[in-house]
Amino acid sequence: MKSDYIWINGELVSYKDANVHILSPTLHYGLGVFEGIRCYDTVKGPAIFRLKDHVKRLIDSVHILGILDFPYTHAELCGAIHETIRANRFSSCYIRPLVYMADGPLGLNLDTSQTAVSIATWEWGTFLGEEALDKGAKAIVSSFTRLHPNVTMTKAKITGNYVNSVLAKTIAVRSGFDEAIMLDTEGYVAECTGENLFLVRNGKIYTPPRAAILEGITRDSVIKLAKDLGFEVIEEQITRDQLYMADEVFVCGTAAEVVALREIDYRSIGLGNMGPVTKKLQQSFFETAQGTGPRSDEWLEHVSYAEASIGI
Ligand code: PPE
Repeated sequence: MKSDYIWINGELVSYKDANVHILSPTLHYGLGVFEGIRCYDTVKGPAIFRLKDHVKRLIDSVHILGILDFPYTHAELCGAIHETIRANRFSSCYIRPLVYMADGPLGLNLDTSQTAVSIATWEWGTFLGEEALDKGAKAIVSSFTRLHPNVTMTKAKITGNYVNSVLAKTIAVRSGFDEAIMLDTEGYVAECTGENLFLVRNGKIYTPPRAAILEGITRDSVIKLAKDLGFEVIEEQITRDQLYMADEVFVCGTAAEVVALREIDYRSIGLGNMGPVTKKLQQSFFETAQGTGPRSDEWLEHVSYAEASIGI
């Protein structure tokens, strides 16, 4: 997770100086919001995938959490992300903007804390492993329920929301699985701990509706790419037995990209490997992200190194 510089409140500071105070309310109460974005090494140099959409979601998260004094505009944040990648000279990386409370006083009121922003970047390879990307991953349906929108809000990437994900993921990994599938409060399939979920049955693609899940940007990309390829995509409630019956199940997210689930709850899915529809969508996703797909120009924003010598 190392890099030379991390951007904090308008300044690039060295990795070792990018610290927060022990009394930061974010540390105590999970009061923060974040994004996860990827920069890909494309045929035309480094390019950020759907940057504007990710920054828009970050600002939406700030708004949903209810932070009133957020000091940055969409354009400033996009510029800061470019600046951070350039400073670190990465050709591909994961980007983690975080809005946090720098200073106390401690107390359960957002309005008493001061909002700060950091942007870290690091080289992050395949999230669920090379083998999972190629052959599929093993998942289990979690005994933890996905957060209800009236408990905390699932549309925002609130740092504290991730305790729910960590509880589910840790038990899954300790039990020998790669990922946990989370059901919503009504018992329908919601999403995984850090990915959205799709299934394929009789050539049609299904995914849970948006009400209880994070509106993933990869999810949206996959839906658009699937429609471009002529597939019908249906958003409807899914039960766990529909997962078991599916021809294919796959998950997607910025960190995970597009990964098949070859086994769920000890039941093999389809033929127990990555199915043909998932393979097509994974290929189409990587072509787009790497600059050779029909939507590459629409979704990639190139990082120009020409300006790097000015600032640093
Ligand atoms: N659901 C959840 C709960 C989630 O955290 C993510 C992203 C998604 C769906 C997919 O959203 P998108 O990235 O916009 O397609 N999870 C981020 C954090 C992963 C982590 O372990 O940290 C990510 O993939 O960056």
